[in-house]
Amino acid sequence: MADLKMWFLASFLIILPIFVEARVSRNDICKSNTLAVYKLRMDTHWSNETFPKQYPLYRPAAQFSRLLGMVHDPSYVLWRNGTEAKQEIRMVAEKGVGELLEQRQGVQDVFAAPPVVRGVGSTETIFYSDGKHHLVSVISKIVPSPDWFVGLDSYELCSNGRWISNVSVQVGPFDAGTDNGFTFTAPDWPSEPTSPIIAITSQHPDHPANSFYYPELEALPPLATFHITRERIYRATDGLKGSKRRRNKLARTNPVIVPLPNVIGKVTPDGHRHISPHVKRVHRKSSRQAVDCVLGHWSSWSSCSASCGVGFEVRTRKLTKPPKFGGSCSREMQQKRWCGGHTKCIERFFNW
Ligand SMILES: *[C@@H]1O[C@H](CO)[C@@H](O)[C@H](O)[C@H]1NC(C)=O
Ligand SMILES: *[C@@H]1O[C@H](CO)[C@@H](O)[C@H](O)[C@H]1NC(C)=O
Ligand SMILES: *[C@@H]1O[C@H](CO)[C@@H](O)[C@H](O)[C@H]1NC(C)=O
Ligand SMILES: [Ca+2]
Repeated sequence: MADLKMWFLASFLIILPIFVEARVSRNDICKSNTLAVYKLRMDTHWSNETFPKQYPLYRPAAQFSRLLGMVHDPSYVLWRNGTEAKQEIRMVAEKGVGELLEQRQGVQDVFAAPPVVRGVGSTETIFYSDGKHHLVSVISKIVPSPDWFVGLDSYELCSNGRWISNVSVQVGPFDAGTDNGFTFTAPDWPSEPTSPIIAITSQHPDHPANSFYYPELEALPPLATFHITRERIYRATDGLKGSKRRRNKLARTNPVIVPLPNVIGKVTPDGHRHISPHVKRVHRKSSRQAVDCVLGHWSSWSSCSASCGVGFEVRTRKLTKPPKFGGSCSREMQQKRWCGGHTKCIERFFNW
C-alpha cells in the first residue's frame, strides 16, 4: 500500500516533457514535433517593359492585393489549377478582399502580408509550420483584373524529412474561372456556371483581346517570385535546455517570438530531476505475476499558448489503473510541444 501511495504521489509530481533528446530520427526532422519559422517574400515583376500590352497605368495602376496564405496538411486544398475556385478564392481573385479562415480541418496557420502597390515590388511575412502541417498555399490578386491571381498551391516545406532552407518559385497568372473578362480593366462579367481555375499563358486563352496574350512568346516571363527562407527551427529540446539569457536573446532577435516556456520537469523530494519518461519499474518482490498499469488516452492538445508568435500546447492523460506486483508504468502524464500562430498578427491592411 505504501508503494502505491508513493507511486501516485510521484506520478503527479513529475510532469514530463515530450522533448527528450535523441529520439528524433535524423532523417525525419520535420515530422518530429519540430516547428519551423519561415519568411515568405513575394517579388512582383509586372512592368511595362515585360508586359507592355494594355499595361495599366491609372485607376488603378498595376499592383497586387495583399497576400493571403495558410499552412496546412495534405487534406486541405486552398486552390488548385484545374479545380473550381472556393468562395473565398473567388472573393480574393475578383475583389481582392476577404480573409482565410483558420478554424478548419487540416489548417494550422493563416497569415497575410501587405499589398504591393506597384507592378514591380515586394512584400513579406513570417509563417509557422509544424510536422503535421508542412504545406503552404498563398494567393494575391492581380489588380486590376477580372479574376486573376498569382499564388502557390500546397508548396512542400518538408523534403526528405528535412525542412527546406531556401527556395525561389517563379509563377505566372491564374484565372479563377469566376469572371469572363479578357482584359485587365474589363467590367464585371460573372461566369455562369463557373469554370475551373486555369493557368493563363502567352497562348491561352487564345483570344487576341486577352491582356496576357503574347502569341509570339513561347512562355510569359514570370509575374511573381516567391522566396521561402527558413528562419529558425524549434527542436524538441529547445527551451528545456539552454539558458534564460539565450531565450531572451532569441525573443529579442525575432519580435514575433514570445519567451519560451520553462523547464517542465519537477524536482522530487529526493532531489532528483526526473526528465526521462522511460518506463519505470516499481521494485517489489513478489511471487505474483506483474501487472502493468493502465493509462488513459491522451487528451487532445490544448490550444496554442500564443496566437501571434511561438508558444506551446499541452496534453495530459490519467492513470486508470496502477501497476501491480512490480508491473511497469510510464510516468509521462503530460506532454508539451511547440506551436506557432500568425492569426493575431494580421493587421488590417488596406483592402481593395
Ligand atoms: C511602356 O513601354 C513601351 C514599350 O516598351 C513604351 O513605348 C512606353 O513609353 C512605356 N510607357 C510607360 C508609361 O512607361
Ligand atoms: C495547369 O493545368 C493544366 C492542365 O492540366 C496544365 O497543362 C498546366 O501545365 C498547369 N499549369 C500550371 C502552371 O500548373
Ligand atoms: C537564398 O538563396 C539565394 C540564391 O541562391 C541567395 O541569394 C540568398 O542569400 C539565400 N538566402 C539565405 C538566407 O540563405
Ligand atoms: Ca476569368
